[in-house]
Amino acid sequence: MVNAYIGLGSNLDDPKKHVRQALGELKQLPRSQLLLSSKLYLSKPVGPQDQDDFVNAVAMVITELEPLALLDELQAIEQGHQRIRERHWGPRTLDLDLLLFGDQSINNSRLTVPHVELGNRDFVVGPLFELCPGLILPNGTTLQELLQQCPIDGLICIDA
Ligand code: A4P
Ligand code: MG
Repeated sequence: MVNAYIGLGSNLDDPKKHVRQALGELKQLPRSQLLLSSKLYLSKPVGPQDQDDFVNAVAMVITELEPLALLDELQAIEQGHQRIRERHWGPRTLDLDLLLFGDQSINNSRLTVPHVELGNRDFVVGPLFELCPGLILPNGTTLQELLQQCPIDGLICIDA
């Protein structure tokens, strides 16, 4: 069993609804168990600015799935939310990113883990810190260090 962290994001068509529903769907992942989920956060869009703010959260599952099998499951959930890929970093009903997969570093054509932007995004580092403040990344960086370096730009917890 491996601990995997998943980032959830939405900024279209009732984003809170998509994120909450996706958290429910993560409970149904095969050969996995959803152990923790963060509160919901409102965040400024990273990338194109002509789009609405995002609702973000992070979940932690333990899983027997291989990383690419887990990615397949996450992409199937995205498809169930009528996710349309129009623009890179553009608006979406649901985005599920595999942030961390145990202490593994993965680099192949479909998957880069840890997620390349993890340390630059307050909407990832903030909820991750809520779930697991003592987390250490595969390269030895602590989450505490990432939090200190990450620019926080108007992140608001919306379901305290
Ligand atoms: N892929 C590679 N590594 C991963 C990974 N660790 N997790 C590949 C998930 N997918 C990964 O993703 C494109 C391809 O990345 C996938 O087919 C997969 O094989 P995508 O979701 O289709 O495209 P995308 O999301 O537009 O691109 P990308 O680079 O994944 O963007 P991000 O990093 O997901 O960023 N601002 C706020 N405030 N909140 C957000 O949640 N999200 C984004 C999207 C931009 N701005 C945001 C937010
Ligand atoms: Mg993505």
